[in-house]
Amino acid sequence: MELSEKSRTASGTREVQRNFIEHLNLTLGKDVKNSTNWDKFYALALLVKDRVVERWLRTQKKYYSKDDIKRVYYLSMEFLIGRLLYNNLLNLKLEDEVKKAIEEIGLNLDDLSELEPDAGLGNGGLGRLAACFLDSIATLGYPGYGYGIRYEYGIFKQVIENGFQKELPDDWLKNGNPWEIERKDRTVKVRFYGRTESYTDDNGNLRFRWVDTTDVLAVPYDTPVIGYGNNVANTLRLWSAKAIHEFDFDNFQRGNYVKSMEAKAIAEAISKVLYPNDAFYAGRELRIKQEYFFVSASLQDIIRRFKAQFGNRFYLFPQKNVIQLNDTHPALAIPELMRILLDEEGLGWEKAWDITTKTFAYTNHTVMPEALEKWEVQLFEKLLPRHLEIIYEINARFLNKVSEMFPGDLNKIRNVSIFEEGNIKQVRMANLSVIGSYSVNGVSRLHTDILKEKVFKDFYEIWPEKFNNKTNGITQRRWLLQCNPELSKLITEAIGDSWILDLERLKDLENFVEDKTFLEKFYEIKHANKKKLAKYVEEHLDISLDPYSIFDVQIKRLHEYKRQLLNVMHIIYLYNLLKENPSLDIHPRTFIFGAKAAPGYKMAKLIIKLINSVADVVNKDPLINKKLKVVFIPNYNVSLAEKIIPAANVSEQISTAGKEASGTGNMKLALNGALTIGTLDGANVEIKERVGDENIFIFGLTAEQVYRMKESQLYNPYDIYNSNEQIRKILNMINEGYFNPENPDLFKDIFQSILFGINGGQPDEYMLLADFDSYKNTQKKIDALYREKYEWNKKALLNVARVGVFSSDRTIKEYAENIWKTKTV
Ligand code: DL6
Repeated sequence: MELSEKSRTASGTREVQRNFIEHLNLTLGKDVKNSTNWDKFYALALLVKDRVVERWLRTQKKYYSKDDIKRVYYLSMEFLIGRLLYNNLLNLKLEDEVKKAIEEIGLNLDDLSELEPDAGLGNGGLGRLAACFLDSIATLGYPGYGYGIRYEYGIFKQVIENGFQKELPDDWLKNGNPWEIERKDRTVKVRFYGRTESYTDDNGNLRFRWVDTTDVLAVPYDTPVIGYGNNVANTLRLWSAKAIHEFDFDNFQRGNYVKSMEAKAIAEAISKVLYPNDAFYAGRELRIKQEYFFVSASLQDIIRRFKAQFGNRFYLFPQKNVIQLNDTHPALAIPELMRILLDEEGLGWEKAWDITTKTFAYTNHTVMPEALEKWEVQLFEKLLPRHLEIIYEINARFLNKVSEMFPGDLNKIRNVSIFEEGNIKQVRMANLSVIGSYSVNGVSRLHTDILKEKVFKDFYEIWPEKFNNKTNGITQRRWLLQCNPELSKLITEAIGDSWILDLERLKDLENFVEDKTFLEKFYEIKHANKKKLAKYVEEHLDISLDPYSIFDVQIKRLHEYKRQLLNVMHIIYLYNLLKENPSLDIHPRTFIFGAKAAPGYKMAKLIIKLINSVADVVNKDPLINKKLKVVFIPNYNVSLAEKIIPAANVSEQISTAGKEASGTGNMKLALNGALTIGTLDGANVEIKERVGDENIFIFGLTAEQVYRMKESQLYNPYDIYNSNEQIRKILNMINEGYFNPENPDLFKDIFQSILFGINGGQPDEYMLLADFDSYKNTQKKIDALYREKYEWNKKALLNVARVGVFSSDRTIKEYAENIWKTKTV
């Protein structure tokens, strides 16, 4: 039986109202009078979900009815989804209808939407990219599935106490999650530990099996991912860990109640919490357990789905499936697929390897050495003994081929081996990923070049054809249509709404760059967005902002390579200028920061404290605070980004060249009419090409220059400190406690790390002093240009008009056409 017209998914104001009341009454057991705002949000989300699920069932049925489709599986430890209410309403094109319906019964959509917790199942760029990709895959109509972990606690909640970051748990599920559907029937078992043994099968072949394992259940929760206006709904399947037994019965019967529950707690810890490290890998046993847990569950699911359609015809597997590895975190999928094909499906090595290497594709997201995953062989041996054997075999066969290709080149062998020898022998997940995949891609042109020329140079010589670039993108549905409704309206009135599905159509806005009325409206919208953000800051932080000041924004994870410290040094520089000459003519500026630091990353946390200390001094000084304000907005997350980005005038993209793989905030900010000040790093390079040199502020060393200076060991920050008075003054102020007189030694480590290096690091590892003058001079140009309102707005509009290529729709089409070889259904 099909859902009827009168079902809970019919359209029309009355129907929506009826469904809302039905959910409030019948699903939640509340009447309108005694329901809380949360109940109302929940009922609203459920009525939207009804409409999502209807499309989901239809889409999935269609996929199952077809034999000639190739499914895309996106395996990612992180999906930084954010809120879904508005997103789903927009993609269903139901926003107006639902808004009207609930307004008639006295409710406000914005207010209810603010109650939704962010689904913060990711750290930053990598996780948000995965979320944008899901949106584009569904919107373009590709048969795609996201697989990940349903963390009970997402990225920690950041609070600032006395200027310091404190982390609180993010219990986003505590009141329930209206969007997910538990699929107990698809629960699978995941195994750990144990040992391997060999045996001879019925055909006399030597085989291996993994026995005496400790097992955990993986329970899937599905969140439908709805495409924009096309009735497609794909699946994001997140796994939750569940113990096989509630109690250990022996202990329970002996009265050891606590002990009897230990195993359960250990098992369920696997999906408890997201590791909060961005671009840093800590080597913890629980983390590798998480990785294997979701990879194994996902592969079992993928194979079950394949077998339901194609039985044991595994030679068809790569034609029907592609598995994209979002960084190396899911790389265990490679030996796991091998294990399943060899040990469970009885295939021979050659066949299994052929299938495996035609199925996987790997995306690299970082060149930072500390972010490259390596696992101790000993840990592997204990946790995944069969996988270690398989990896040894993969490596041995591969190295044989390399020796044939490059006889006697021991250096090459050492570099490409999956194993890193040394005191502690380790498994290099990046090498495993490259060897086991048919495609390896970077996420911006510069980044891909660095992969080919440096990080994976030896692999590139072996397999040049494997390497390709897929410059990142962002979904305009969330990062313009949803977060900036007024600008979206203006654009649509001017050029029509085709940009929602084809962002390059924004080019038509170029016709308006000379149109003063249009530019005035464009300016007014930015101004209104700034006022809105100022209101938020006033309400939450009790800091008043001048919406006529330049809103200069740096929002991203806190990491030394992203150089928030360079931004702070410039603020101190301006502060010093104003102290010397309070009537100095600078345009008022508000520096806005949003950044979480990994809880164990001391220097990053110290920089947060420094930002807040500088903010205190600057904001309280009546001689300064009319011209400068500094705000650190706590708990930067997707929802805050949606508020900050539409209000930005300046986008800070100032990483040390060669370090930021791509960046995606740079794209979001430019799309919303902010001008970029940035280095030639990551996707900034391509943004510059698109918007034109005159519409972006580029400064600093190039990646090549950074590289050469490091190689030649010619860089000496101490010389700069000695010769540059302004820099010396800034660093001395930091060092001597100017911004923190009650504890003057607090920031000494920052000074030390720049001039001398700390904890074994190089002095000024991220070349702040090398780039400072160039940065400061470029900032001065921004100051000058902003005063020319017309010129500024023209450039800002040209940015909007020219960044259409950075839509994740374009990125996904490139993946689909060049890597996945899949078609829309
Ligand atoms: O590709 C998405 C995003 C890039 O835009 C950032 O430049 C990059 O830093 C980030 N990488 C990570 C690193 N995690 N690991 N591994 O988040 O990816």
